[in-house]
Amino acid sequence: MSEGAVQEYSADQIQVLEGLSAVRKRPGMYIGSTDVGGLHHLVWEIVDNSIDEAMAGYCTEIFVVIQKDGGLSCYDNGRGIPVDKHKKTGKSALETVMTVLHAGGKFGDGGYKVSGGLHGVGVSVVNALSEKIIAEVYRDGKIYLQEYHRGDAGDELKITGKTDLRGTKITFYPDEEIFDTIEFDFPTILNRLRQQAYLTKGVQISVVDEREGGKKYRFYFEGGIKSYVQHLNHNKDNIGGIVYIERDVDEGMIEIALQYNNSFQETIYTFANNIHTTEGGMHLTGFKAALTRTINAYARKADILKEKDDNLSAEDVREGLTAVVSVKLGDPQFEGQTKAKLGNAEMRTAVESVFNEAFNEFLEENPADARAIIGKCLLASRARLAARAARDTVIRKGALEGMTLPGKLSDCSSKDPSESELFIVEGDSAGGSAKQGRDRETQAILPLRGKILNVEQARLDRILANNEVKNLVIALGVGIGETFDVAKLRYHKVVIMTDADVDGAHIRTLVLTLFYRYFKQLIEDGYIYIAQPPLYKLSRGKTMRYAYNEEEKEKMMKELKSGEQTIKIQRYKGLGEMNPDQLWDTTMDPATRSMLKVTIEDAERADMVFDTLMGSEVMPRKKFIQAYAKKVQNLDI
Ligand code: 0RA
Repeated sequence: MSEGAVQEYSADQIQVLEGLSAVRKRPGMYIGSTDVGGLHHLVWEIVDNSIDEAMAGYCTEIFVVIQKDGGLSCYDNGRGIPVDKHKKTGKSALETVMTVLHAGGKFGDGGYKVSGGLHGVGVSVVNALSEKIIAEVYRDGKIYLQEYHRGDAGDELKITGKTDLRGTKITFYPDEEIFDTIEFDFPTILNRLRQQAYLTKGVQISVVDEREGGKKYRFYFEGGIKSYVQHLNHNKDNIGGIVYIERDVDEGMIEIALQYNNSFQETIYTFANNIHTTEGGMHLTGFKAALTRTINAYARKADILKEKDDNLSAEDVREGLTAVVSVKLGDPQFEGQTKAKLGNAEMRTAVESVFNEAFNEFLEENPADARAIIGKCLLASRARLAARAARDTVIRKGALEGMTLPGKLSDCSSKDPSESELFIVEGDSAGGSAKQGRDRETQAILPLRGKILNVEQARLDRILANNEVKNLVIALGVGIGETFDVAKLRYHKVVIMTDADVDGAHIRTLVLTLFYRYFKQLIEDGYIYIAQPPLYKLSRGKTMRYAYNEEEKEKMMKELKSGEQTIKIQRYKGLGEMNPDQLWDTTMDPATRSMLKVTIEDAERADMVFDTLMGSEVMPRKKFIQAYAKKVQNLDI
């Protein structure tokens, strides 16, 4: 077989023969960006190739090592990339895929595929953007090795020894000349590998971080995405068992797992050929349509929905739903802004009919689960009506008063959102300092009294009945729920400014939860910030300095030390202890302040943290707080 696969490719099948220098000139075109996201694209590219080998049924183990020397290696026990010489180019297949742009993906059916869908820019792109790559192939008892530098092959392919192993090991060193940072992020990599392990049933993925004293994780999920749903729901109060469906169809393969829980959140992850389709697409559309149809049909048949009752809406049947939909197909079409939306229309009908039939069967066979699920949907339906009424009142009130902004808001005079900032400040006294210290032209202040409502456990109607939240929503201007419109945001910087103590951290978490649950897009679009007030004021005579953390304080102490004069240290317990000028100088002045931008690196991870901290289950929360007591203060989501 090793011969066959290679002989099938001919020069005309390599459609684009641009040099790899094009990749180095415009890396963004190939990997999106040269920031930390782009850096990790290289990792996905390499790992995806091994996953492909596993999906094809040839590999059972993948081993990723983040090395101390700045490299990252990925070994798989698959067939090994072919090393035999190609007649026309005189190069080995290995060297061809490593050094020729697009060589990987462009070999037809059953041919030489070394790329996985969306990220499948080809391993040659990784080569172009790496200072060095070492490719090792273990085949036929021999170890083959070749090194490459910034896209070029160094020496010939060599045989360096004997081995009992089989497979491929790629070690790459990202190029400092290209990337803003070449430091791999362990949690990011871990999360992605875990996800891939769920999606590729039966493959074992290990990862070691040698920089962290060899921290090691191993993922192996016999249950595939069924285990994934179990993981996503593990802190939740679940309703019924996990529904699991796996079907081969003409179009490819369909795998669906789902389970309801008592929360109000909807969590649906969709994948096509193991690529997370964050924008959804045809498989998602088919799934949603079948879900609504099947539940309504069953509820009517079982006489839970009476003749006079309206159908349950699409939103009602998704409240508290956790689902993973994974499809595999021959020729996936990725569309949308980030090429993360599945466009194959045949997958809509396929998923719809498969899920329709299988889910109905589940409901018929598990009447107790069916009743519990439909009960939950009915509750959602009633709550939605109540919430709509409550929201209408809020909005009508605002509208009647001419969109009156809350009395507690000290607005800025500018009406241009792009230059306007809203400071959400803890407590009235700090609010007073901020109000006096601010730049009135562009900075608005909204003090929040006490603890705002814990939004995780409340419904939209109750949330909107809370005055503090209502004020914030009206001040933001974006509406909430179905009426949310990011274009109406009144401030392009929304800054959470709380005390540097435990209460402050708690309030910050509550505000972040509110944003995460109801204004996620504001986080995604980069509008939410966290102010960084100083922890200490150090003064010696007339000299005064501010320290923002312990390290800085120690450093400044040393710098300020002199014979006679003593250094006075004031630890700020709250923002209220600073006078308006100090607050401006240290925390609010755009020219000198530093702020943290809140990002959602990974919505799933954030969801877990919020859930653990805020959800109704007491035990996991206790455990989490005990385990992370120190970290919680600097919670960054
Ligand atoms: C196509 C054909 C063959 C091997 C591979 C792809 C392959 C590629 C990668 C990339 C990372 N790990 C990999 N493992 C295998 C060889 C077909 C044969 O010799 O039978």
